[in-house]
Formats: sequence, structure tokens, C-alpha cells
Amino acid sequence: MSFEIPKTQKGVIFYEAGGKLEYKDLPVPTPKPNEILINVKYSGVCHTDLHAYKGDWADHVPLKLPLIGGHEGAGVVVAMGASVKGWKIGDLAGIKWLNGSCMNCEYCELGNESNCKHADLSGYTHDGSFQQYATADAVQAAKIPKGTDLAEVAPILCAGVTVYKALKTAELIAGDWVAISGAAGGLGSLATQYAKAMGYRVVGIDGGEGKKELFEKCGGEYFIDYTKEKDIPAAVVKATNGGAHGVINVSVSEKAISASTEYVRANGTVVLVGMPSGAKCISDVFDQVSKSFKVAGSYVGNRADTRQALDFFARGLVRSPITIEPLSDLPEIYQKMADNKLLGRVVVDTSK
Ligand code: 8ID
Ligand code: ZN
Ligand code: ZN
Repeated sequence: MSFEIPKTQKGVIFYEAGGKLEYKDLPVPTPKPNEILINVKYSGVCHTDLHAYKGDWADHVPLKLPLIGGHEGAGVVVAMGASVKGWKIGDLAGIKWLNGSCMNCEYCELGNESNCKHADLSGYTHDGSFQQYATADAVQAAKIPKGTDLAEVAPILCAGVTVYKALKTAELIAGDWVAISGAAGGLGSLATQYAKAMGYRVVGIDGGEGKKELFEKCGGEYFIDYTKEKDIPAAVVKATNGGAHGVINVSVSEKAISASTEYVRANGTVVLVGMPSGAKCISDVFDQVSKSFKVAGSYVGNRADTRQALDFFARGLVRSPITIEPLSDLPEIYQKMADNKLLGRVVVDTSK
């Protein structure tokens, strides 16, 4: 199998953080010896892409500029560098946030590649999936089974993997209560489904039009609307008869993150996933000691987490709650995301 590769393509690029998002003709990149070239068909739009575009995290990790964002890309391998192993032209491949790492440090050695100091990030330090042709490190690119719907699988590549790993980090057992703060967003709507598939009971916190319906469609059991409920910790403690055994924080709200330390059950785990710019998680020390709960961070997942998260999807245990929009509409999608108006995940079609 071989593909004709054009010299130019469409993509969305910006030249400075928060600057104009330009949908235009861009050169098709050439894969390095260790890279595959993917004809990206669809890409999920993660809130991380909006943080990157706004420069929210630039003090922590410098942003590549100019930048083509996107890190939930699904497409077809159309070319590859000379040292690539394990891929064939025509295979389906996924672009993830972690595009590469040194594979040599103590973190990489143990499979904690996302913690590598030399991590290369798609749509942040490496041009990502908001273009029709993107390069990806052959070791980190995700293998997508033949016949998979590429629009539906796209959000699994970041949102799915991340929440699956975060749920593992909470160390729950079947029957435990897990609270998901931000339950009807891109990560939250998948977290609810993974949690249910893993045997947990889900209480979801979110607010706004249609969020309760989406949460219940995803298998959630008890919904709390943060725009209506005055005392969220009390409401979670009541719904779970003593507090959630685990909390997955996927909201983009500093206040909601700190509140989760008030409704976690004794000996439970608060997992931090959402990263509002400059946020602090405030936990009362007396409460944390006397209730002996943990606060843990969770950052995407490794290659095994990716394979396992994709397997849940392939078996139909989780479905992507997607709306498909043209790539050229990315500025409007970011605006709706910033205004908290999206339900589930938007996936962009790179052909439009
Ligand atoms: O590896 C990681 N740690 C990782 C991976 C991927 C994404 C972290 N993230 C981060 C993103 O950078 C972002 O900060 O997770 C966060 C959520 O990403 P997302 O799910 O892609 O965002 P979204 O679709 O906009 O969903 C956010 C939801 O939070 C709700 C919103 O209504 C929305 O449904 N929410 C907000 I904002 N404030 C809330 C509050 N106070 C709230 N829900 C409950 N209480
Ligand atoms: Zn993401
Ligand atoms: Zn490393």
C-alpha cells in the first residue's frame, strides 16, 4: 500500500499565545528517522489545547511557537522514517499528548514516561493533530485496531487514557463510590463510563444545560449541579453515606478542587487531573491527618494504560460522547469551551 502525499495541507496555527488562530495552507511535515507520518482524519479538542493556546502553563513548560495544537488525533500511517519498527503503511495510528520521552531516565525505566524531564508533547512542544498530516514518534504513537471509527476513538487518546489512569490511581474496589468533579466535560463523561465499567458507583458534579442528562446517559448514579447546590461537600457526603472513596478532579476550577478534600471519605484518595492556571489545592491539615486521605496527581498514562483504555473502548464498554465540527471552526469551539458550554467532547474533522 502506498499513499500520494501532498506538499501542502490545511491546519490551524498560532504565532503567539492567545494570538490569532489561522486556518490556512501549511507544509506537510517530513518524518524524522524515528517518526511516522499520520494522515489525521479526526482530532478531539481537549481543554489542554485551550490552556496551551492561552499560554496558561508557559511558566512551567515553554510553548513551541508558532504552534499547531491538538493531541487526540486519529488517522492512517502514510509514511515513516528509516528506523521505525512495528508499523506498516496503512495502519491506523493515534497521536497522544506524550509524543516522546528519553526512555533512559529512572522514570522512563519504570514506565512513568509522562514524568520524564525530556518529555515531548504533541500540540505543545511538537506540532500536533490540528492539521491533515502530522508526525509522531513511532514508539509512543497509539496502535488503533483496524476497522475502528476514527472520530469516536480520538477522545480516548487523551481523555480516555487520562481518566482510566486517574481511576487506577484512586485505588478503588468494586462497589466503592467515586465522585467526578467536572463529570459532563470531555474527560468527565469518559471518567463516568470507565468508573462504571470498573464496577464503581459514580456521583457526578457539574452544572449547566444538558449536563445531568449526559451524566446519566454515561451511567452515572447521582448528579449534583454546582450552579444550584450551595453545600457541595455536604451533598456528596449525604449521597455516598459518608464521603466518596475516591475523587477524580477534572473540572477547571480551583474552588472545586479544594472542595473535594472536604468530601473524600476517610482513607480515600483525591486525584488531581484538571489544571486550572496557577491553581492551588488547599487541604485542611487537621482533616487530612485525622481522615488519613491522600491527594495524588495523575498525568495522562503510559503505553500500557493507552492499550488498556483502548481495549475498554473496543469492547464497547465506553463510548465517546462526541459532536463533530469542522477544523476551521476551532476558534468558535475554544470560545464555547471557555464559556463552559460544551457537552462531552468536540472532535474536529480535518477535511473541513
Ligand atoms: O493528564 C492530565 N492530568 C490531563 C489530561 C487531559 C486534560 C489533564 N487535563 C486537564 C485539562 O487541561 C483541563 O484542565 O483536565 C481539565 C479538563 O479537561 P476537559 O475535560 O477537556 O475540559 P472540559 O471538556 O472543558 O470539561 C470541564 C468540565 O468541568 C466543569 C465544566 O462544566 C465542564 O463540564 N466544571 C467547571 I469549568 N467548573 C466546575 C465546578 N466548579 C465544573 N464542574 C464542577 N464544579
Ligand atoms: Zn488532553
Ligand atoms: Zn526519561
